[in-house]
Amino acid sequence: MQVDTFANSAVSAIDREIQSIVSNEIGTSSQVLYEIIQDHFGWNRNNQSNGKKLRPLICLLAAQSKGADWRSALPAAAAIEMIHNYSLIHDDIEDQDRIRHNRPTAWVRFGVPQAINAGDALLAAGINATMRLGKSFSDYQKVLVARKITTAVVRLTKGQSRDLSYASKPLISLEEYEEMIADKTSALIESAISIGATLAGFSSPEIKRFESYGHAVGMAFQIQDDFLGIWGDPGKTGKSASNDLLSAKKSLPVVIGLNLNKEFSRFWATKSISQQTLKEAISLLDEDGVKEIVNKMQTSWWEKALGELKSINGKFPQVSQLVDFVDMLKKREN
Ligand code: GRG
Repeated sequence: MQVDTFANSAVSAIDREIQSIVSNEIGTSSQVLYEIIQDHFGWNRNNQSNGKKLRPLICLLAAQSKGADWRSALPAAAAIEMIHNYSLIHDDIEDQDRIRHNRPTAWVRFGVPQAINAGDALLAAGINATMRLGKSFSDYQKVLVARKITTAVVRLTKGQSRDLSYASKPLISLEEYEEMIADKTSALIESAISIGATLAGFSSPEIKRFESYGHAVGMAFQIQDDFLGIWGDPGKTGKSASNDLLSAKKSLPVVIGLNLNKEFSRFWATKSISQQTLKEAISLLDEDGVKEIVNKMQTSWWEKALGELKSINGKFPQVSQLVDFVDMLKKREN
């Protein structure tokens, strides 16, 4: 099956699984809590632009790559997507982002306390969902899945904490940036594929390969996200235009621009970025060649991801869907 055909049918199955978990664990009856979660996922808007589901898809692709039916791994995939959305709701509060998926964020619509609480509910319900894995998996496997998720959550909070602390540092190195995104973004993607590969019954060395693939995909994905945060089309990203620059975030283009110590860094040191100065800031990044450097870094992580699969791909042909998945991700505009 083509990876996009697979993705189309898996995405609606993931949505249905999350809805079932939420109604079982949290309930649907006229509660503000349910309303926030429903609104965040877009269930009350025909699931319109409610997220790409990269993490659960990568989990399911790994889970089926030795021939098993991907549907048996759905509770784990749904749990991962719930945790991801928990982090998005909290991230929007911490960054004071007002728009996601072309809609007002949860805290804007329902207030900060209710949004924090809704995120917390998704975390706990997500962990509980791992116990919905069927009889074909042992209790040990279920606990292992839950453990992989909670370990990723700890790494996410470490990455986020670093990211927040970078805001007050005048300069950070490329290494510091990469250490931060390894936790903030790669950790959950790594755990998603590790869980899929574990449920599929791969050996430990094979699972390590999948994890390295997940790590590299996560790195490329965050770099691409930082690229889109400045040069992306807001109509496609569903976020405000150049939000990262306006909030003076140390996203990768800024980190590179500052380290090159050319026009952009002089601008950053002397002027603040506002709607009026935004165009000038972006053209200075362009003049300094930052766009090309970001693209090169992204390409090298995508290549690394594909390299990790080579040895497994020969033995298990279905793994090639993870190769196609990279091709799909590379082209994303949102
Ligand atoms: C609450 C788990 C938890 C941690 C708290 C807030 C936080 C610490 C961490 C933030 C982690 C975060 C939001 C990282 C950004 C990763 C990223 C690229 C998000 C966007 O992912 P997409 O594009 O989102 O896959 P969609 O909307 O498609 O689902």
